[in-house]
Formats: sequence, C-alpha cells, structure tokens
Amino acid sequence: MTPPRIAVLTGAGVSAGSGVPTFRDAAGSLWRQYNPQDLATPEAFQRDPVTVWEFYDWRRQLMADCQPNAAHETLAAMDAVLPDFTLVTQNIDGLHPLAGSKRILYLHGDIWNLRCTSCSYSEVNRQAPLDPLPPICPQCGEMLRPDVVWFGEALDLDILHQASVAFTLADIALVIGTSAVVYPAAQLPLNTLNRGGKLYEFNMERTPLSGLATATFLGPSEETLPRWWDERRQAWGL
Ligand code: BJW
Ligand code: ZN
Repeated sequence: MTPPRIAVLTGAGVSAGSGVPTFRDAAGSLWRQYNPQDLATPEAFQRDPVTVWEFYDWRRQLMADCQPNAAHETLAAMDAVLPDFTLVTQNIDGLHPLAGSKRILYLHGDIWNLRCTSCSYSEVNRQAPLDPLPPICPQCGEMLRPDVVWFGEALDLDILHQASVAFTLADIALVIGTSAVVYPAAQLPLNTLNRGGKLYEFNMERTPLSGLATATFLGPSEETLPRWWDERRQAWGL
C-alpha cells in the first residue's frame, strides 16, 4: 500500500514534555506571566531592547538544557520513512532538528539564529547566556536581534508558500500541541480538509480546530503520537 502524503503542524505543546514553557495554556505558561505586547513585538524591541533581550536570553538558557521527547522522535522517524512528508513548526526551540528531523519549515524562526537589525549579517549562536547582552553585529556595530517572528511581523513568504502547498497536497494533516489561535499558521490544516484530506489533532485539550478534525487525540503528544504512528506504520507496511 502506498503510504499517504502527510503534513504536520507543531506548536509549543509538542515541547512541553521536554520542559519548554508553552505560551497560553497552563498556569506556568509564558503569556500568563508576561504581556506579549511588552516582549514579542517589533515596537517592544524598539522601545526597550534590553528587556526583550533579557526575556529571550532567559529562554535560550532554559531551552539549552532541554532534550527532544518521544513526539519529536516519532516525527523524525516518520521523516525517515515516509516519501512525502513535511514538518511545519511554529517552534523556535530547535528540538525537531535535534531529534533528527530533516525536512522542516520554520514558520516563526529559530531562537538559535541571531540577525542584525541594520545590515544583512546573521549567525548561528548557541551561547547561553549571551555576553554581551544585547549582542552586537561584528560587521556594522549595530544590535543583533533574535531571528524569530514577532506579532505584526510578516512570515517568510517562501516558507509560508511551501507550507501551504504541503498541506494542500497532503492526504493527512497532523496538528500537534498548538492552541491554533495564531495566524496564518492556524489556517494551514484547513487546506488539507478543503481538498478532502483528514485532520488528526493531538492536544491536551480541544482547540478551535477540534470541531473540524477527523479525530482529536486528547493527552500528552509524547504518548498519543507514538501510539498513533505505531498502529499506522504497521497498517502501511512501513
Ligand atoms: C500539549 C501538551 C502536550 C500542552 N502534548 N499538547 C487573522 C485573524 C486574527 C489575527 C491575525 C490574523 N492574521 C494575522 C493576525 C495577527 C497575528 C495573530 O495571529 N494574532 C492572534 C493571536 C489573534 N499574527 C501575526 O502577527 C503574524 N504575522 C502576520 O500575520 O503577518 C502578516 C503576514 C502573514 C504572512 C505573510 C506576510 C504577512 C505573526 C505571528 C508571530 C507569532 N509569534 C510567536 C512568538 C515567536 C517568538 C517567541 O517564541 O518568542 O510565536 S507568538 C507565540 O504563539 C509563538 C508561537 O509559535 C505561537 C503559537 O503558539 P502555540 O505554539 O500554539 O502555543 P500555545 O501555548 O498557544 O499552545 C500550546 C498548546 O499545546 C495548547 O493547546 C496546549 O493544550 C497544548 N499542550 N502540553 C500536546 N504535552
Ligand atoms: Zn550589522
């Protein structure tokens, strides 16, 4: 049997089991403690770059100690055996490549990349904590910023287009650990549904997508996803 074409959208919940804080759900999640307008917008960075950098430096230190969990590992295993497979992630934590995933589209950037606010300089940088803070561009002396997409900023159009095509062509969309409230990411799985494909959701709770989903598997994705894949893999002879 030919394996189906699969497109996956992941969010912060896929890394929750690895100890990375989510944004919107539990008591300890980031936006319960901090106001996104003060920390994750270009205006906030312009107003107070030091505070914004301290927030990102703290998260880099926290993420540096985190390891991929069984959900990341399952996605890497799927990447290795499925001929038509695309992983689209909203996460900036770098745990998908660490688990071994190869075909990854990063919608909201990567916290381990820094880029200049003035010239075209960018670098991969895993130093945590950063020193100096804010970091300075070695090419022009201006400030570097985290290479992430803040509210009100445009996503990379080429990456968004590739993600859109993958979900449109997919037979199955997997939506894992996202509250599905941030756009345009949240609308990607609708492309699969609109073309007659199936949507499977893996989350601790129901989301705005649950009513449309073919099935929602409630529980930690580090448990539900490996189980789902084990059953399918055998049925598809993989
Ligand atoms: C588990 C679990 C476990 C827990 N197992 N599950 C249309 C309508 C309304 C507004 C807009 C719209 N279009 C655009 C907007 C504006 C805005 C937006 O969406 N606002 C809404 C919030 C209302 N969007 C933008 O500004 C975007 N830009 C844009 O649209 O520009 C126009 C343009 C587009 C395209 C081309 C050209 C131009 C940019 C959005 C950038 C988002 N940035 C952030 C910060 C990144 C950097 C950083 O990390 O600091 O991205 S915000 C934050 O939210 C982060 C995340 O990627 C994103 C999504 O969050 P996610 O991943 O869903 O996490 P949570 O915490 O919300 O949910 C976790 C889930 O996991 C929960 O459901 C739990 O239950 C679950 N869970 N443990 C499984 N173990
Ligand atoms: Zn520069």
